[in-house]
Amino acid sequence: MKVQVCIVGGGPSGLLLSQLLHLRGIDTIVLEKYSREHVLSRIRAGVLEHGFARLMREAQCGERMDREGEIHNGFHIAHDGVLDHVDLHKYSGGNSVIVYGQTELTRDLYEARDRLGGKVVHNAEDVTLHEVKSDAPFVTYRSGGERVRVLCDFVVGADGFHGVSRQSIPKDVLREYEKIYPFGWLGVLSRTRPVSPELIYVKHERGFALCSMRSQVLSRYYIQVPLTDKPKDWADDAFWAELRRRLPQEVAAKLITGPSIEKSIAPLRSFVAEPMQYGRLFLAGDAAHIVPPTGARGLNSAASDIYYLYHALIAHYQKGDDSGLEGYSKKALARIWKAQRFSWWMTMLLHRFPDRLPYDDELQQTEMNYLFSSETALRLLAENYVGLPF
Ligand code: FAS
Ligand code: PHB
Repeated sequence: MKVQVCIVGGGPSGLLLSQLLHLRGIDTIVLEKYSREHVLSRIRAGVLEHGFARLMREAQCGERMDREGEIHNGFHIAHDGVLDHVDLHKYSGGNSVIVYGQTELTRDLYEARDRLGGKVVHNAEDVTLHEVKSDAPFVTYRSGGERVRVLCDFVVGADGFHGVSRQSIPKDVLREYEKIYPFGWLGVLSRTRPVSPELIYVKHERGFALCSMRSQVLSRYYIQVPLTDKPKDWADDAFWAELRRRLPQEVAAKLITGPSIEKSIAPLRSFVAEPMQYGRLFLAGDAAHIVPPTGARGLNSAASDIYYLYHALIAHYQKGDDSGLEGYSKKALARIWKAQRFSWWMTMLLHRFPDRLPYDDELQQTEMNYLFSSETALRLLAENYVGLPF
């Protein structure tokens, strides 16, 4: 089999790029390790930058997002018993975010690929990249016991943090930067009315919490827990009681609880792999970078990778111009590191670090007081949260 672009990974990054390229006449295949049901069973991101939303519309996948997603013009930060509002619309110069779950977004992308007859292979086992430094790379995989070879012009590694693509770059070429945070997020999904129409981020002496949602009948809540905790350690009642302890009283009084329909713990890490390209292999999304979810930059960081790769591949095929491909890693990393900075800043601002010093507590309190005493600080927060330009 021969395609122009072979994409490893059928998550949002791989699917969005495949859809965008297909609409511009560029032939792709997506190789996904798991079944579609398995991919769609994962509960992940909830907030989309306006740039990501624009790309979804350009990919002809934005209709349900625009119909069912919620425009949010702000969020709250609860700290020291008060609830302060961050007016994103005012401080970002009129921008906002869309609250729309990654699960539904990925479903929309799969359905769009089906409508266009896009090639998406599920349960692709033992995907292996070959000759990525040559002009004729190829990818092999096993499906139903048969070994398949995909000849291609380019390989895009959109296979997430645990994928094979990053591993295909030689260790003496790859530089990896990592920061592991000493806690995780215990997340619960419940068919309950959200406690607030906007998100509430909580800084509390017992630990961070977040009140989010997927719709007006589906709530998503998180609490900071030690890395040693397991979901089974947290019965629903214990979770709700701990969440209540961390919320301001007027919010806790309105909390509607219910059975968890999903409960998981995500460890928090920051990670960047450089360069994001090697020969004719290009990394995108979690395959190249990870952020703690505090700043809702995870899925949104993938958006600019996809945007840059999409335009670079069009320029290659339609104008014979390779400047976008040659400059991809440098351009993508410039925006990635800004997302890393913002995610680190939000994480440092809102979490309770087990090894903190009294000095750290004072600094954290000062950062919070400065944020809500300075329109400049609020503008800095807002422009990053709604999404920096591509
Ligand atoms: P993904 O990991 O989503 O997709 C990669 C795909 O490649 C997967 O489907 C995988 O099965 C496949 N794959 C892996 N290895 C392969 C192989 N060898 N061959 C073929 N396919 C292979 N972001 C936020 O903004 N907010 C959040 O609250 C949030 N919560 C998260 C919770 C968890 C537990 C995790 C892991 C991430 C979370 N994220 C969050 C970040 C997340 O949303 C990612 O940024 C987003 O999934 C990135 O999408 P992709 O780059 O497509 O990677
Ligand atoms: C979510 O709804 O899952 C969510 C929202 C905002 C974040 C992280 C997660 O910063």
